[in-house]
Amino acid sequence: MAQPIYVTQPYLPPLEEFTPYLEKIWANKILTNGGPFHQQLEQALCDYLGVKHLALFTNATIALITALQALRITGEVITTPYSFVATAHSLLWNGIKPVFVDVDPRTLNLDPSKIEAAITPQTTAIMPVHVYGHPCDVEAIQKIADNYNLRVIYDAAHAFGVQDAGGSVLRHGDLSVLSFHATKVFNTFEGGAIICPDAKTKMRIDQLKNFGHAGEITVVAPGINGKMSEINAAFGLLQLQHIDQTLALRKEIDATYRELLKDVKGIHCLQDAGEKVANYAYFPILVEADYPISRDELYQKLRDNNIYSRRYFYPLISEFPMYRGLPSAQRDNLPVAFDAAQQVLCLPIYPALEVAHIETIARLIAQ
Ligand code: T4K
Repeated sequence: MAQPIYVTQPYLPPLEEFTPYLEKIWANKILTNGGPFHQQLEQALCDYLGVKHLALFTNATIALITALQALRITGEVITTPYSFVATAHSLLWNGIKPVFVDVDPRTLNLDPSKIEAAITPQTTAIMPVHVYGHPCDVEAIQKIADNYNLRVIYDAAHAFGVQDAGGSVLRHGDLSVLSFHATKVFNTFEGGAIICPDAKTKMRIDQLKNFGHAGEITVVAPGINGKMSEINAAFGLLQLQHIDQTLALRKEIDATYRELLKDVKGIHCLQDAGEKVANYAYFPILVEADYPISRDELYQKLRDNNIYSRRYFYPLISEFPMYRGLPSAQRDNLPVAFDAAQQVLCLPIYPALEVAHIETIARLIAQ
């Protein structure tokens, strides 16, 4: 491959389409602090995603930290080791102890059947992740949360636009957090959002992301600066006009990979989790024991051919130094997650990826 092919490449609309937005910002001189584009994008995303209330953020990590603050979560929170490190970091930033629970081998999402055994008197919440945009077993998780009076905050960083039979997956739990990072299906360069069910919670979140301000001279909480700027919000409005087209292209790439890899022994393409509308955010394969070379050898083989797949999520969060001393981080507590982290490889998937590239990647894997 002459040009490097990365695991993802952000979608960027034609530059000239962005100019009118910039002209507006230059004319009215409102750059941030909940300006007109910020307000428009919040409404446009509520409409597009089919959710009631959404607060924009500068990124998903600050949004996760703020979500925990909004619900005044303390003590211990049950979460997954099989995610990007930001999930558990948001707990440490709030002085909360993460308690890792293993994942379901089919979806690699938090396994609800293992949650109850990890609940202690200090447990206050569950933070599951819709990994790769595949929904968690939301009903089973909610049942446990109701039984034990726990809050549920979904890290939905990968789940933009995903729907189950009842509508947006973002409606589940107490709060959900989206990421609009450059590597996500919908990007605002950097960005994120908290989805919440009622206007009162949205008001608290809006205060928390603006230093705790509840008015010009009133501060009601030790808030942070998590506001999305006007330039990011304007870009989001433009991106929304292209989102259906980019999701359709991802769907085609997903189908092409599946077709080309279906008979390759030892390669398992992760299936959906039964969602009605998928977003094809990632294309994870598992390199199993009967594949001729190891996952890392395949990763290197692709690299040698200028193809940069990624081992999301290896190492597990629980393997990093700030987590590995926790009793719940031990390998024998997380056998499924540990195996998945040894086997997974995320192949390139993004709207501009050409069929010829997919064929080359599949051929290299099949050889
Ligand atoms: N929760 C979950 C479950 C998440 O996955 C994430 C983020 C978060 C929370 C936190 O969300 P944010 O606070 O970021 O909104 C990337 C992303 O930086 C990160 O956002 C993402 N998850 C994670 C899964 O992946 P890296 O370190 O792998 O990114 P990087 O820079 O190596 O990018 C991957 C490839 O993408 C590059 O090889 C080339 C391409 N790329 C990347 C960027 C940034 C581009 O072509 N253009 C770009 O601007 O973490």
